[in-house]
Amino acid sequence: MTSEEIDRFYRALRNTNLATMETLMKKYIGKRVSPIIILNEGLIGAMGIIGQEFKASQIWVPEVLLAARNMNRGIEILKPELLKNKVESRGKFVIGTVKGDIHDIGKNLVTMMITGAGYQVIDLGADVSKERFLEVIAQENPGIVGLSALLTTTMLEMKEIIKTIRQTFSQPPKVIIGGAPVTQKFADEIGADGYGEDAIRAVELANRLFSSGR
Ligand code: B1M
Repeated sequence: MTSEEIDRFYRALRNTNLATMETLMKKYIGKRVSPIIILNEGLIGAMGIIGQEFKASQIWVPEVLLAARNMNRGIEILKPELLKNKVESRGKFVIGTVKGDIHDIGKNLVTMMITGAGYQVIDLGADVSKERFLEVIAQENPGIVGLSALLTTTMLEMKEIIKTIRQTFSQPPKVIIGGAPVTQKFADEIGADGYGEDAIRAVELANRLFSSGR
């Protein structure tokens, strides 16, 4: 997408009128632009600008909340396009944003793409405690657990969750992690089974881990 096009998405994220985002999404879907391009370059690209402005104190939490609301609406409209090639049941996948962290847009995208790839996803939401992960793993016996974190403070919680899962279960699920501050290096350091840079790579990773067995 050109910078003018990304700017259109940016303006839709900043607009208090939800209809601006709805119209823009329908226009791009109607033009048959790839839903992955609309997502990665349009929506996520524009949200990146919001993040930079927030960091530079040019905008504040209310504007970021507005952008999050508009982004969620955009994703909702895009969802049927992203899920067009849905395949059926591959295994169970438990996901959540870790404790202390309420960022859930990226986690919701991963949930959507993993669902679309045919997994039965159990989404625990955001601000999920270690105990809650353990409880659901015991109940559901998933093949993979996905942890999301957007804060440099909360990403440290991932290490503790992975350690406790491995101490608690004799056949532990694979654990994959992701989120803006997370890197492959960090994933290696804390012993995660994988790192997904974005939602698409999270699906590729899940497929690889499932086919390699538990
Ligand atoms: Co906050 N926030 N925020 N925020 N926020 C960031 C993360 C920040 C980088 C902004 C900045 O300063 N530039 C900064 C963190 C700094 C740091 O830790 N180093 C920050 C801060 C500081 C805060 C607060 C502390 C602000 C305050 O209160 N003073 C506060 C914390 C609240 C808390 O959680 N306890 C806060 C609050 C909020 C809002 C509530 C206003 C809102 C969240 C709304 C919501 O999620 N429902 C918000 C938002 C929207 C952002 C930014 C602007 C955008 C995040 C986002 O949704 N991106 C963000 C800046 C940024 O990231 N550039 C920022 C779009 C989304 C699609 O990307 O989540 O990265 P992302 O997900 C990607 C990949 O990371 C990956 O796939 C996704 C799709 O490609 N991925 C996975 C994610 N999870 C994965 C899991 C996987 C695999 C891949 O496997 C399991």
